[in-house]
Amino acid sequence: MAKPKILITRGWPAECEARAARDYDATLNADDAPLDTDQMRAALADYDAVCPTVTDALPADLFEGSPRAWIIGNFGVGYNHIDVAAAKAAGIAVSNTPGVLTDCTADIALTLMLMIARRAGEGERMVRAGAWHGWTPTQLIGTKLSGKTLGIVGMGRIGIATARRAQHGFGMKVVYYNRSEVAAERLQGLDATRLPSIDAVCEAADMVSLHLPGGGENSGMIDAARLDLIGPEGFLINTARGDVVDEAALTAALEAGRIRGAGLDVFAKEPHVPDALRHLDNVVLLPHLGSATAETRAAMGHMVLDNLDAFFAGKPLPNPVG
Ligand code: 8YV
Repeated sequence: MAKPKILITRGWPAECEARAARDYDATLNADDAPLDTDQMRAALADYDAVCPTVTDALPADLFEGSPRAWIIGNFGVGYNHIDVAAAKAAGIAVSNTPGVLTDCTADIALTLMLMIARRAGEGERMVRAGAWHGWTPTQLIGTKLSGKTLGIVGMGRIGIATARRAQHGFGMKVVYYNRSEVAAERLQGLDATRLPSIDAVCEAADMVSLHLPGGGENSGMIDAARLDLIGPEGFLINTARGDVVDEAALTAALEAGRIRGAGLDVFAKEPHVPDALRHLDNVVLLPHLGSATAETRAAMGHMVLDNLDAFFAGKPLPNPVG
């Protein structure tokens, strides 16, 4: 039987590309560029499986007209770039890569928390610019994480891992909002208080960290009013999806000092980062590094292929979406 024909849309870790090339009739995207809508439409028509990343949009209309694809193996846990309902309606399965990127994404949340609270980005820019003229008692004075309150919005795997790091490593108090109750065993060893609303978390926390999917009703969830609840002593951290925050409202709040600072790994229209944000000192900006370690990216690639292997062997998907 011919091997299934699969498309991997971006460059993957070498060991995962080698596995794909061994087990499938695999096309690897040699120029590592995002696919545009026409290319993605053609891919769905030409391949048995397509393995996209966050840079490849798959809106509903791409699934019209009985495409050839059987499965979309998303390289990533977040899948708001895929219209999963439309894929399912077209009979196409979707999988993702949960769990393997939890630690690394939580690490980046902590990186941003430390960098913004301790003004590390400003300090680094100062040294690189040759503008550091020696230690002074009042230079780049930040604030401690220890003893402060971290507010998690979205207490899933990554939210919990972030809370653990903050509490066990830095002695932070933890409050959180999650739509549904979080099973007690998942919170074992963590002293965390569930608050009744996102507003309550924004009000109670010194540092609010977002860990929920983008798109749908979460889009624009952190708006001007919630930023005002975080307040002039508070910080916002986003390692989830850029659209969860109203970027214009955030920029205005940072400019006016209505919140103290922000640490962002994700943006509404990546790779575009608004000029106004780039020129502010009270924000740390990272280029979507959440899962960017060799170990995690390899684990993600293998997980995509595990799902494809199961699908083409007629077995249930280990990580189905929708
Ligand atoms: C990935 C992410 O690198 O998995 C996710 O949802 O946000 C990132 O860590 C990216 O999505 C790859 O597609």
